[in-house]
Amino acid sequence: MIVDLRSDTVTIPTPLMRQAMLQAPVGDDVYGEDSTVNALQEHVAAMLGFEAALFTTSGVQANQIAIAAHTQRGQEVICTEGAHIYEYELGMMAAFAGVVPRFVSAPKGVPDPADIRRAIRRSVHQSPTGLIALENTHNRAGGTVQPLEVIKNTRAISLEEGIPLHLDGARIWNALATQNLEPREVTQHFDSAAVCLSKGLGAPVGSLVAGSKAFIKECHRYRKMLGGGMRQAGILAAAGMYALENNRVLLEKTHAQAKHLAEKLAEQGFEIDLERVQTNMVYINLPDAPAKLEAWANKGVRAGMMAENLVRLVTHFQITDEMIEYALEVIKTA
Ligand code: TLP
Repeated sequence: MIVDLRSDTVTIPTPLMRQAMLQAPVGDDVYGEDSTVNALQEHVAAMLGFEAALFTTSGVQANQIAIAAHTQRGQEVICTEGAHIYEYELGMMAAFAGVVPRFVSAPKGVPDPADIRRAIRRSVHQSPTGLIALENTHNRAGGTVQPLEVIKNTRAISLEEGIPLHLDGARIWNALATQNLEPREVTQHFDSAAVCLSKGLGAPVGSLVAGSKAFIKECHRYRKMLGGGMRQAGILAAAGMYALENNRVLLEKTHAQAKHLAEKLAEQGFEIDLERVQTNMVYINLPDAPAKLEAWANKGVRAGMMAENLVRLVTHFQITDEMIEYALEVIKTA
């Protein structure tokens, strides 16, 4: 049995999703003529409560064009320690937008808004703050959910200081499933949001960045610079639309599976902070991780390495309860 728990990006498009892709009307999206892409962009913009949205090839592309569109070269971006926009986006904020990160501590992925206020630069000797970014769910912290109160308090600071606020909402769907909130109840507090269709929801490709009309116009230019101008992209947008409409309801079960996996592994003595297991991820501090991962992989259980001796298991809708039990058995015995 193969149990791929490296990420929720490893899902294979289902026959019904492929059917939707097959039937999608398409056109050249660089000319704005792909009606399926246009429909997805309008749907997501409305869903998140923004004027407009733009389909992108990936979450990294959505985040990085948003950063470029919000900032000027030489500015700082305030983000949480371990934020994906820096930790896993290959220095692109510096390479592309010409900005540098400034981290605030974020125990369990959640920052103290007072620290964000303190991190804002005010001196003529320092690089000005161009953007504040939050991540929800927070990947590196364990797939943790941002409390609405923290988001609202960060928004108050962003408005008072006149600094835009961006959401890396690659897994906002997981946060919403946990908090039982409508998307716009979270996204209304941001100037822009990046959301992914290829994590957890099962689309093969695709993310969107949403914001004001003027902001999305700028994003168009940056997407093209990054080679993200796609042509008959409607076949991908159709998969994304299918994923949004059909697969959000599947997330809750994946959260229960992660919780079960974490509890059982903790009982076996694995070092796991159970308070962080709020959605579909389980992070384990594991001495000698590479050797152990190899032993698991030899029995078909695949886990991800996120840093030295930091292992991640991620559940998704193509993982069955039997697979979870098999993984537990392998991890226990290997
Ligand atoms: N994260 C991937 C890896 O890059 C670590 C994963 O398997 O979790 N924001 C967040 C919070 C993410 O977790 C990811 C993907 C992205 C952005 C980037 O999305 P893609 O991979 O579509 O560029």
